[in-house]
Amino acid sequence: MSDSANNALVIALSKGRIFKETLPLLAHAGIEPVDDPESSRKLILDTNRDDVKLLILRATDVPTFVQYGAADLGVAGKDVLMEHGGEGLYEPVDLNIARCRLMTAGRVGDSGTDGRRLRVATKFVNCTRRFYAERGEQVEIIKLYGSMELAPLVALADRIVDVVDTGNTLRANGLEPLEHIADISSRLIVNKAAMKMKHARVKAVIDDITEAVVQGGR
Ligand code: PRT
Ligand code: MG
Repeated sequence: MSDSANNALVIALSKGRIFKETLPLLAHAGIEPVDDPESSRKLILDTNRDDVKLLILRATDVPTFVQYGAADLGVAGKDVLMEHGGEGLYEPVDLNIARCRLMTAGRVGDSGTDGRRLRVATKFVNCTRRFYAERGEQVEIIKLYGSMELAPLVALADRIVDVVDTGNTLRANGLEPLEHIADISSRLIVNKAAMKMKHARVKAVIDDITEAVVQGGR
């Protein structure tokens, strides 16, 4: 993309919780967006620094843009990174934000399937396949793009795999968390080529953000 070719430093973020929680970390690195992505329709945000741009993407697209070098850096949930596979990326900093757990869940009191293959609805198809394969369980996976909680209620699936924070969404839909798959937080990710080609600036951002995370954690 042209900004990257023009030698700006391009950072990919998603709207919502990741953007909000990343802002103070970027501020610590001297980077402040000029527009608010919640009110602006721009997908490329200018910052106080001429040489730094922010891309506003769907959360699941952030690793892809960074993998192909359309963005130099990005912030993505570990759930999204596990699903993507991490090809072409470094993952130098655990930002400790947007924390949650990747879990299986099912209807409260549901006692299983009587030997029939478990049907699992999820947007995390790769994580789900890996989780059940490691347990030696054959399952049928149904790919969904959202509202996973609905699937067990209408007998589309026996289980879902989704990220859970408070568990309120599960409870409100008569579901309960079952198995814990992974603890999730957001990570700073870096394009492998950018780490070499733009080393000084990328390293400076990594160092400043690491310092902000350490200070925030104290
Ligand atoms: O919303 P969109 O479809 O665009 O994409 P997204 O849901 O992937 O993005 P976003 O911004 O909602 O989430 C970005 C990242 O935040 C995820 O990839 C996770 O790493 C992280 N995160 C942290 C969460 C949650 N907490 C979370 N609670 N992502 C989603 N949720 C969902 C949860 O699945 C449930 O439906 O929020 C709902 C409320 O959760 P409870 O358990 O508190 O009720
Ligand atoms: Mg969401």
